[in-house]
Amino acid sequence: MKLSVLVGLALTSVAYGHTIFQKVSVNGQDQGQLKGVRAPSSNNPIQNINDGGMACNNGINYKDNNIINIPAGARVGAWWGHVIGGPQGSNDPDHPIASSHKGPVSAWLAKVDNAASTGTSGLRWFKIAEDGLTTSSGQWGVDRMIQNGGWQYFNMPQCIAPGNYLMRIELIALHSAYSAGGAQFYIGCAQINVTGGGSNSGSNFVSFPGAYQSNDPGIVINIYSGSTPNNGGKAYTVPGPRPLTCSGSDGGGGGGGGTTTSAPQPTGGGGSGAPLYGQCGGNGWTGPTTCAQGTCKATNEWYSQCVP
Ligand SMILES: [Cu+2]
Repeated sequence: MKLSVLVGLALTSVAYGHTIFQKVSVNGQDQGQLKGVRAPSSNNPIQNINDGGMACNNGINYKDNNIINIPAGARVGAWWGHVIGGPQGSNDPDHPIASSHKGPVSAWLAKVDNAASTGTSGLRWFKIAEDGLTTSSGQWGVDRMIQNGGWQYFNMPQCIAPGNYLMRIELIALHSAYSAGGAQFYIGCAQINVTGGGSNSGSNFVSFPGAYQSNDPGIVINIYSGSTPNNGGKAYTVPGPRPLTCSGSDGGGGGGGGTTTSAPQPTGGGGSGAPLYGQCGGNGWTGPTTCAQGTCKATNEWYSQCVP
């Protein structure tokens, strides 16, 4: 009885809990609303994995010519809001996204000649970060994004070669993913220029559309155990390849980019500890807890950062 009421409520609220990626931060600095991003005005998800919009979404109403500089190794934030601008009305419970929309978040790059003018078809994408399910707590990447006020955080790998890229930000909502076509893909792209860094222009390339299979166990999945959306306490594999990790010889280590899966290597020359703006703590963090430069300051329970 009670369960059917809950399920009914969940289903009716689904259509209104959507989200849009609409700005970027670099080492804690907000780059500005709709600056250097390609955003739609509609917050509707894509549900057909063969849709051309799987690259950078459809109906792009907001696009400028800004290209955001991101130093390799930087802490990057991608901000999600329920509608363009953020909340819809006051006390919007579905901002940045309805809490029912559990699932993974990820970040991808594709090398381009000019990030402001490039098209989005035919690009070779590689994943730089993903945040799926923490089985011990039942927390999803989406939950951490909501706790961070809409910010999805990840590291730009230290070894990424300088130059222009499109940066693809993806959130998959799995609340209705128990049947094929039920998963909701929220996607947006940013126009970036990576500075510094190494010589790695990616590996394990995929295309969008094309990267995902309709029967991928990370896409067709019942995440509920009873009414608890914890995947029954089982591990969850984020769709697509694993994120790029920097080898020890290529860029000096400094974070493979995975928020939950990869810990930075100690830097070769600078002693131990996380680099400036690197992560130095937070729930689930297994990397360094001291700073090679700066001091370790907690941003929230999930993330501490070395700051000057
Ligand atoms: Cu929704």
